[in-house]
Amino acid sequence: MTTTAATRLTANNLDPLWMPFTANRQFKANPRLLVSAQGMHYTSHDGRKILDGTAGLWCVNAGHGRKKIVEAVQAQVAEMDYAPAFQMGHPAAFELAARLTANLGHGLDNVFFTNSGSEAVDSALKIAIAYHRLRGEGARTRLIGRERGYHGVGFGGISVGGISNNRKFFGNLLPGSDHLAHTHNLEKNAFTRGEPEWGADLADGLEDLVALHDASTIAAVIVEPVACSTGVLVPPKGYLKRLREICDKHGILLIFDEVITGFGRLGTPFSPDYFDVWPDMMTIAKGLTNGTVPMGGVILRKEIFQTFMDGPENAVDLFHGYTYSGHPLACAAGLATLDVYKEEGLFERAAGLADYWADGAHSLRGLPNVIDVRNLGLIAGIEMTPRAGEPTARAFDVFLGCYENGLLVRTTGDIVALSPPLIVEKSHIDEIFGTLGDMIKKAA
Ligand code: PXG
Repeated sequence: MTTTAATRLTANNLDPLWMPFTANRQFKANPRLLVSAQGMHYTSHDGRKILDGTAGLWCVNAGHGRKKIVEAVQAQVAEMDYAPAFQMGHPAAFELAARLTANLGHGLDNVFFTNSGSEAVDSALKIAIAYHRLRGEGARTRLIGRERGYHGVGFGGISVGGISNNRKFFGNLLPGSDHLAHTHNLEKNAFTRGEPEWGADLADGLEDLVALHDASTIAAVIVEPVACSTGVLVPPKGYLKRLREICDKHGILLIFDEVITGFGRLGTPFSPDYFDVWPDMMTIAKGLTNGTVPMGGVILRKEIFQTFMDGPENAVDLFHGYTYSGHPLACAAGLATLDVYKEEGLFERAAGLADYWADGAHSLRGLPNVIDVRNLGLIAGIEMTPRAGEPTARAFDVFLGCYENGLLVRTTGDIVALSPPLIVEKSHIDEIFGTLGDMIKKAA
């Protein structure tokens, strides 16, 4: 154990920290601490190797402890720790923006940096409303999300998000937001490999919202191309294309939340490369820096950006930004991360493993209580029937069982979600589905 990890373990008072999205009392009664990480594995505080089945929280796409990224961050912090983000710049931020947009095409030529996915989402929503206002359509203020969508935890994000627990404690949220129906349907689509056949018509719900609110009041629609946090909901074939068509017809901006689906998770740089449907803006985070330094961003069409450039040259064009927008350390991490993805062909690697991954996931079909298996790229969701009167308990038992047996998985409701680093080997895939299958049987 390193000195740092050992020292931290002596500071053994868990009380002051209020942990996010955690059952704090339950956790502190039986804590699970991670103290180091390398490649596909964490090491736990009791010295066990834990196979990372979730790339941290869907973010460590190139695997842990990557030398190139570590050294880039070390060099940057030694050279310049911080530079003001407003009315000043530093080279790495411009370089990262250029690298991110270099081969994207589809007019996605500009980037705005944030520090998280939540901030990326709220930035994109604000840009959408401001864009319409600048074009003389100031009534377009409504934001449309989708049931079971997760767009982070800012007030914008939870307003368009579709998770009741994330919304109900926090008042009225943004006025005028509304939601499409989610696309999850076990009766029609259970155990589909990849994109389900049924459900493209659900995109027509946007026409209903246009009929209700009128297009002249709607600024943007935001969706996760694959809704991951609520249990891996893969879009029905043709659904995203239909959404794009309806947005075009009514002058509504389409935002893809790429916070999880970006940076190789589907075996392509971004999900539009996979689905061949291109949005007006993409929100990014997580894999952008391989989870090493917090960073997010909005990639947007040049036409939107240009709309903000029509005012006087000496006037601030967007009254929005963060102290740490384009932080030097995050940019250094981002640049090195993009290098690693490219040098090791990790997106292509993910594409090459997707079938093997799907086979592994679908091998769990037939186990007790498994009512659906869903997959796309290197993502899988395994849905189980809840125990009577005890929703989420079965999945939590599976999560704990996996952790005790050296595997990290995520759960939401009674669904297990998996998203390994893209450096995963076939032997790891066998181990992931082997351990998970055993624990599902035990939790029967
Ligand atoms: N959009 C999407 C699609 C996300 O998945 C965010 C925005 C917010 O990002 P930040 O960086 O503000 O957390 C997310 C985050 C899980 C899980 O287990 C998912 C996220 C975060 C934590 C846990 O599903 N997604």
